[in-house]
Amino acid sequence: MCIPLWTLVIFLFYFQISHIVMKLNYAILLIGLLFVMSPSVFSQKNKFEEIKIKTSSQCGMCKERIEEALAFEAGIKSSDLDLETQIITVIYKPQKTNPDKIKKAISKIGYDADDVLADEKAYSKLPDCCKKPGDPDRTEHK
Ligand SMILES: [Cu+2]
Repeated sequence: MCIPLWTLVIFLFYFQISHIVMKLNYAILLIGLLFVMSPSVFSQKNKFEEIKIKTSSQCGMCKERIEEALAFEAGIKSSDLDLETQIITVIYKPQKTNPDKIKKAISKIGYDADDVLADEKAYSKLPDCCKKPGDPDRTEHK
């Protein structure tokens, strides 16, 4: 009688442990699920969008000027101008701004943005080397 009783005790003991381990597994699974799900909830709230806009930028000064000015625009997270293609990639919050506003902002700095032409006043204040090719005011870089 002694041996079966011991096995029963051991069985119950292991059962208890496996029960706790199972509970722990569920807890870990739940925590894991929360971790997987929370970024998606989070990213939906702070979702960014990207837009590529063709500009009339000419040189490194233009790049700095545009990127710095856009950094102060509401809803724009970052921007990167590729001087070779003159295309600026803007990361923005669609809840706070939109492509039209971004193009207008670029225009106000003095540059064409896709079909939105540069604001004339801002353009006239640009250094001559930053003016569009074909503009009689333009001077080439030395
Ligand atoms: Cu320039």
